Amino acid sequence: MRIVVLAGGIGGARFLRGLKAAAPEAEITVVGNTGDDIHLFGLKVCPDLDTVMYTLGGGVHEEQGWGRADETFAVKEELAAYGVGPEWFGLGDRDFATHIVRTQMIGAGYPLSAVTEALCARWQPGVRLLPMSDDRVETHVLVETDGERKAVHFQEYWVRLRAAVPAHAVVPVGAEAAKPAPGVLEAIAAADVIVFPPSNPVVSIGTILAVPGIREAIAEAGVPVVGLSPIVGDAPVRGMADKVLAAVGVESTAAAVAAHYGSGLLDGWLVDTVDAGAVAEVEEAGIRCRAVPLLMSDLAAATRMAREALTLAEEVR
Ligand code: GDP
Ligand code: FO1
Ligand code: CA
Repeated sequence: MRIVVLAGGIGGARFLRGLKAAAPEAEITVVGNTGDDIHLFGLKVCPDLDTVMYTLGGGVHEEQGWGRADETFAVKEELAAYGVGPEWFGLGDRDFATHIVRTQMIGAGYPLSAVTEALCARWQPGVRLLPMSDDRVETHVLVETDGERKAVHFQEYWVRLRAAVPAHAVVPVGAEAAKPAPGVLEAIAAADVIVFPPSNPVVSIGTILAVPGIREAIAEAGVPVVGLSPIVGDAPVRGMADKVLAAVGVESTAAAVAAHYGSGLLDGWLVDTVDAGAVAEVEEAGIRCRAVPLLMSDLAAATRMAREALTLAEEVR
């Protein structure tokens, strides 16, 4: 079975660990969000690709969900001693090596997709990890501070401002001119199932869908497209997805997120058991819906969620 998953960082990566366990024989292709990417200290950092790679490769800081386990911060401290920032973004020493290798390869002319493959040769994530595009796409958020509106990089909004200022728009800058990375459209066309894991619907999956050709390829693949809600009990399980959903005019409910993707894209949707009351509304919108436990408290729970997603895919096939 060939499965394509559109993934952000933590939500996508933890679900993928479960999917690998639920379908050990499947060939899994992950289309990763690169809208969160940021250039710092001359280095290209790809937080969501790295979160998937480290999580599936066994190198992630488990509690934090991103970055490396057993990390140290000597380089960050030395940079701060020079007064060189930003200090609000914590790159660890081990993580720095990844960004150095990536930046060096890009400088030598390799596209991001080839660089990601090279990094994965070390981590062996057990999936084919593709960036959504080799072209630069950078999510910016139109925020309001002191009555002034300005666009800031997504990481500045998310990490420095903690999404605590009003956001009026989310713009994947460069997306309209970006091309899907090599292999992305081919994997979608060859898929037996396409899964939207419980990743951020706006700044993770929404950004991937903003690359021209990807949304169309999914709609035309003619195979089940099933998703899992990142919203449980009308709030994100972690993070501030409610803030970016509000910025694009979507309520923070499992049903509203399903409607945001729409029946033109989604065939099936899983909501948590606490949101069982939303099942009828989602089905009325033309999307098959089931209520099952959606908290990835451990690998076993994530595996059960992945099994439910594959079962739902068979139901809508
Ligand atoms: P990020 O790039 O690190 O923010 O990660 P993703 O975009 O892949 O996923 C973020 C989303 O995952 C958040 O909106 C969370 O609500 C959701 N999430 C995290 N853990 C869980 C969980 O255990 N269950 C569900 N249903 N959603 C989760
Ligand atoms: N998230 C934070 O909240 N603070 C950080 O200092 C931070 C550093 C960081 C470094 C590398 C990396 O791959 C991810 C990092 N993240 C950090 C997580 C990341 O910025 C966000 O959680 C996601 O991009 C949000 O989708
Ligand atoms: Ca992300």
